[in-house]
Amino acid sequence: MSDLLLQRRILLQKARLYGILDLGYVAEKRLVPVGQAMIAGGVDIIQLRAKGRSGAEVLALARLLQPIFRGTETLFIVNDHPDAAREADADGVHIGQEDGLVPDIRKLLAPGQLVGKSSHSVEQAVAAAGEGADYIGVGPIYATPTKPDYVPVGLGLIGKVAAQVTIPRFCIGGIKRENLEEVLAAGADRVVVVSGILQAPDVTAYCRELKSRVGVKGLLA
Ligand code: TZP
Ligand code: MG
Repeated sequence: MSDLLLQRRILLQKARLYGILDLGYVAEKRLVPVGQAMIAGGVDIIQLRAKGRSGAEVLALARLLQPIFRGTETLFIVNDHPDAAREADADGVHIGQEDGLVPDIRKLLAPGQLVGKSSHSVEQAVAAAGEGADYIGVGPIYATPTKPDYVPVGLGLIGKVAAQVTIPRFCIGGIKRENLEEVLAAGADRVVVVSGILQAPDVTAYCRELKSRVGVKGLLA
């Protein structure tokens, strides 16, 4: 394993709070300051999600963001665009069920870059791990306007996936400060929060609070 991959996998193992810079919530010109506020709040992984943008546009945005991660322990992931992740020197890419198999995506990346994959069932979670994903998303736990076409999987899936998949599992979908406790009680030890963070009046303070709560759970896991 390369040093870079090892270093990224170590950060991934430690990661508890995953935030997404989703252009549905953040204006392009706010990406850098909001990303910096999330890093200051202790977010362990930040994904750039720019649905509907071209590969060239995503690459330009990823290049704009990449420098804010230098010298930090926050991983930078690009959604949907392995080429942009490679060209912008991100830490990895995140793909959905419709985006193909992990080994095929890995061929498009530089050595040492991470691949995460979304899952919406135990079968998909087991398959993603079998393909060699570095981590999986599990959700949407609750219905969410951020991903409106998906049927929520419910809290029950969290334990079922944990019983079968050992790679890092990040629960996602409708998770906010208000329901974090019930998600953790259902067995989650890592969460993704999108609109909760991006609509918070004080992004850094909101992230710090989430991080302290999910971080304690992680220590006990
Ligand atoms: N995948 C499953 S749910 C979701 C994604 C990208 C969106 C989660 O956003 P929010 O605003 O935290 O519900
Ligand atoms: Mg996708």
